[in-house]
Amino acid sequence: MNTSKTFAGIPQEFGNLSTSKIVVIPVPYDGTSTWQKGADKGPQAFLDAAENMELYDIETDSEVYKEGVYLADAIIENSSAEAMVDVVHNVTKKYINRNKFVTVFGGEHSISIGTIRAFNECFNNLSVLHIDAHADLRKEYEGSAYNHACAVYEANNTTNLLQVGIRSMDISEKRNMNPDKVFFAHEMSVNEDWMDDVIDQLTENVFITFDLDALDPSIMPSTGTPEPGGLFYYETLEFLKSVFDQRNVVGFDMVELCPNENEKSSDFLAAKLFYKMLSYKFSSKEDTYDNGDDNVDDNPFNKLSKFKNDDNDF
Ligand SMILES: [Mn+2]
Repeated sequence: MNTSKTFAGIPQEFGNLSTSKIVVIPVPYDGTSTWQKGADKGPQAFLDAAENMELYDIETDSEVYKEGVYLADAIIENSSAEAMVDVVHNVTKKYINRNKFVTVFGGEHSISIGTIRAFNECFNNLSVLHIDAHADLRKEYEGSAYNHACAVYEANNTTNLLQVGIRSMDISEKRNMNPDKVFFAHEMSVNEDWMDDVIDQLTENVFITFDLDALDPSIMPSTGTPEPGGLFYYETLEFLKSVFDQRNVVGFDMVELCPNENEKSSDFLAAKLFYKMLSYKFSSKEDTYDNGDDNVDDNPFNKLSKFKNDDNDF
């Protein structure tokens, strides 16, 4: 968040905006969480943990930071949830329009209203892959449509929304929910084909919004509302790898890390998972990337963006 710092302590030559293919935007916002406060501390805990990661990924045999990772200034607007969402929307869109692979780290889940809005404006036929313990489909909550409990209400109406890992919701959310596109945790536990069943329903362009409380509290206790019966690490990685392999993931956000001084493994898990997603995105596709020129895009995985011409495509 300090601009003199780089993401994960990478050398400055890999942290410049002009040559970076990846942008990380921290959004330390926690205005509406209902139970445990602290998601505003999430980005700093995530960044601190990231500085202690080893940057070679064994599985993909890659060092994704060499694609360039620009750590943007944190978005600190907190006069209202709506104002925060506006800034997140505008800043996210600004970096998408510079052909960056844009990622956002929250903060509570209401930030995703802004990120999803930006991606949906920039990419055709967007699917939103919502990985979460909670349905987050309320039209409004406690008087606001910008509450964390409303995180994907708009996406449900404007994108192809797939919900995975859900195990807590209000009965009123049922009427907003598309039962064919919701994968409840109790059903996933007895359906060995759930990963393929989800991916089959995703369109080519996919934005992932990852609420860390989707993970089982035994591996991710540091979140605002830990719900039993969540995803474990290797099944999560297997699923994400399949999504990145089979679809054009155009960006992602990760939310709801609520750090605890005495429990650092959650912070580290978030950092590793985040880095793993970048590794999946960029591994095995490196030959198709240019040398980082902002204005040239020969990445076939972004060719469906509304803002790109087909001129220099193959
Ligand atoms: Mn949640």
